[in-house]
Amino acid sequence: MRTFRRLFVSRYDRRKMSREKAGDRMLICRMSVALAAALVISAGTAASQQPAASLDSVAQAQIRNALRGFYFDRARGDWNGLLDGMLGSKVDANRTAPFEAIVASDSLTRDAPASCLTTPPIDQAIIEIRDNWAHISVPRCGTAESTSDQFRMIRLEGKWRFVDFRVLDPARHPPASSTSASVSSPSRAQGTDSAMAASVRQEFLHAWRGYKRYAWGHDELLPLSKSYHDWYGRSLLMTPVDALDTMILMGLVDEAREARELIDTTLSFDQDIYVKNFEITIRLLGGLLSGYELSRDKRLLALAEDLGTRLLPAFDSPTGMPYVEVNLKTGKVRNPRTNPAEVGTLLLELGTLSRLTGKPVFYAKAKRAMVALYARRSPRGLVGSTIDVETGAWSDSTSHINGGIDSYYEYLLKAWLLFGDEDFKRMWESSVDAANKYLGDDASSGFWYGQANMYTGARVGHQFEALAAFFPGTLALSGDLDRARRLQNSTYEMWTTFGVEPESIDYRTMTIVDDGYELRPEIIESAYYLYHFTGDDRYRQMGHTFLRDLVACCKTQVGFAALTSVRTHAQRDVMQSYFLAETLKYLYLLFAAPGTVDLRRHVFNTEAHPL
Ligand code: DMJ
Repeated sequence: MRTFRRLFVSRYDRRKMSREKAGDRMLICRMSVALAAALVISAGTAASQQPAASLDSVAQAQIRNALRGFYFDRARGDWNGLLDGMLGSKVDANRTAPFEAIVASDSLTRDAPASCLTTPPIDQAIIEIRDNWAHISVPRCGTAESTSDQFRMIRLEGKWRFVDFRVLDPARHPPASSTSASVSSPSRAQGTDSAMAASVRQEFLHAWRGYKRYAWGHDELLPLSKSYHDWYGRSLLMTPVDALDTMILMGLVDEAREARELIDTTLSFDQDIYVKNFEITIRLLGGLLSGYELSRDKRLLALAEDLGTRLLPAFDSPTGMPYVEVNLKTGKVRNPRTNPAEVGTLLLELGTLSRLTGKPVFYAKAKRAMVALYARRSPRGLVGSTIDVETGAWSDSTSHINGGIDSYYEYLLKAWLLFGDEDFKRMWESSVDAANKYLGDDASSGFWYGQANMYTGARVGHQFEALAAFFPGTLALSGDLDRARRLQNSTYEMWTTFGVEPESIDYRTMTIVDDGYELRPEIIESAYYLYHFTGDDRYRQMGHTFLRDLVACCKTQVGFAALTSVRTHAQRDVMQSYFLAETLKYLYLLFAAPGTVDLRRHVFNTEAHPL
């Protein structure tokens, strides 16, 4: 990466001098060939890269026109016009359709440095192009030369659309790729399954339209009674915030704009309610941050900072581990009995908030909590199920990867990948080694993870939950494809044996312990990672099964419902926000263009918000 930075800057320097003759007032930023960047930004192999010249003329025209939407927005003082285009809102009154050419008005460009107002040749802007997606690098004028804007576009239904945007300032944002490359294999995903991606998108629209019609402005849709539910008696817009980035990734421009406007105008955290720190962090803070990173809508970041600040008192315990609940208005806390997942699944969100606001306190508090928990692991390297944040004492010493511990493992790995913090590398490696040694179980029904006593390592249970089906994905991301594949084979059995996966089974006897299905995403998430890293079509085939069964068993007239029982397929009047944030997002990404989210540059939080 350092080599890339040197190359990138020096090429840009040379080009800069010859381009000082400003062009027309229509466009904004200077473009750079930046071929060196392509080598780094690429999610795939060099062999699959094609020169920009191979773009057909229609595609070239579409991309060129889309780039014309990128203008200086003086009101916001930012180069955000393109992102407005991406989300469908617009500043330019002459614009008639998303991604068509925009002639920025004088008022928009008046303050832009003259050197920025040039029309770039399209083949200088595109640095990597494949069948259905492209990476574009745009060095920022008027800022540090090493700062560039990175865009990703996909071709959807014949049109090029922006799906992703991020400011790359190597000084401020060390790329995740510099660390993730050292553990993850490159992507082997092949092409797009447009028909399946479109089907998933349709199902998403079905659920979203149900929410809009019957639950607009509330937390969640009740998909059977056609009503709504607010978690705390008043709304925190759980579904719109959780679902926003899925809409952006799916190219649902109008829906994303509606959701964003609702959030911008009505969401307030100044409420006298006790909230669950963990749930609010992963769903709302995560959703606001990824929404901001994909849209550059500053209101979303302001909301995220306000929320993060209101959650901070949760960490004021004698150990630094957070209380379960915190009052958003008063900062009072309650419930010191917690678990590793609730302590250790906060850092990706709070760390990202630190990065975006420049305030280290969020990262520091969340890291301290994780380290405090890790420090209380047993000599065998295992953590238990229940811990008191005031005394630091374990009250349940059962170790497992099921709900309550699950995402603690996930965040040990991902904190290392996202922030490059080597402390987490060591913590992840020692923790996963212990989990593999004491919890991993080669049973006659397949490879699973069961329960063990954290002090003795002795096996104490054989239950595997639907929640634990995230682990193949985490193992694959860590580079352990062997265990990842074997565990995914087992969890797929768990799904197909019962038609839909039950909440929990005894894997020795393959019998149901809890027969509900909560519209959970984890098994689909793992299929997505495994397809990404292996390119094995088996995982897309699994995706066909998941979609078929979801539609057959869970679809209602206005949305999708959890199941009371996978035996009877009786539906329950619940559609959790994660169904739109995670379940349908991972299912879509499994079939979408491989570069839709670049796993070398982004890390998903546990609610599937890309950070
Ligand atoms: C989501 O809120 C998150 O994935 C969390 O880590 C676990 N539970 C749900 C989905 O099942």
